[in-house]
Amino acid sequence: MFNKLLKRNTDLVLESGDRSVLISNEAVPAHIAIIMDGNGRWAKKRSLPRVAGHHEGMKTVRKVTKLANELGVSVLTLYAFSTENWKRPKIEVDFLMRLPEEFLTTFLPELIEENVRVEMMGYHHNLPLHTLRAIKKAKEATKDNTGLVLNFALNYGSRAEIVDAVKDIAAQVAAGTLDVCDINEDLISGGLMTKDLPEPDLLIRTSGEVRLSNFMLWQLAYTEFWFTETLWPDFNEDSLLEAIEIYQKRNRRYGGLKGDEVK
Ligand code: V07
Repeated sequence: MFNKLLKRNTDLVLESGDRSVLISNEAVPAHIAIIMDGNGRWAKKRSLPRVAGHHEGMKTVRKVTKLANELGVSVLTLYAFSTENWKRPKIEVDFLMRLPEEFLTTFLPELIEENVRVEMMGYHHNLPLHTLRAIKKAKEATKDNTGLVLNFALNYGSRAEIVDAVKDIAAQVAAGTLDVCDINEDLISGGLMTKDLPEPDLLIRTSGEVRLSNFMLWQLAYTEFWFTETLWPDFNEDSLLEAIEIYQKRNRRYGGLKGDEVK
């Protein structure tokens, strides 16, 4: 019977057992966004350098990607590097900028095998060529995949993104190709880096920080938030299942209401 329920979202039989099965039988969030925080603290607790925490955090990215894909999540957006992160010590920034290559060298074959599509949102300027090349290769190799969209936010900042969208609209008005009366929410949404993605249904932030830190400010207007004390390197399959279960419980509470009333 469980296998039958599972068919609704995936035709894989999940090893994580009943919990995943029950989750799959309800609305799984189509888009999950995660602020992956606590890598430095994880390392400090073990008297390791901060970069050891970042490196360990990559393993969590892999675990969470695999499970999200199996559960039938459509988009997983991961905040890997913000426009503010350039203020960190150069040695740490240089290390971080090697992680996309290392991640993709190790896991690209697996992502291809699992039908995952790699995407990136963020500013290309300032990013080293070696980082951009690795990402370009992964995007090309997975562009026809139809499973989970694994969207890395890299050199991303939400206010800058909104400013750019507004500038573009202002330029159209100045050129006389757009009437001020025709400026609406859809026009702004269409000018953001997420224009081809659904808005996140669930935002997760790890490590006990309860802030948005300039992440998807416009897109998170109606998103459910879940914060956990767990540090990102300690976050695992059970943590993701817990977040989704809580999301589903909240959704169930709104069961009798129409979408508009929830908003
Ligand atoms: C980074 C590991 C995860 C915890 C958060 C900070 C450190 C994966 C990537 C990545 C990015 C783009 C891409 C493929 C992989 C990554 C950075 C940091 C900068 F196409 N993890 N990870 N990028 N961390």
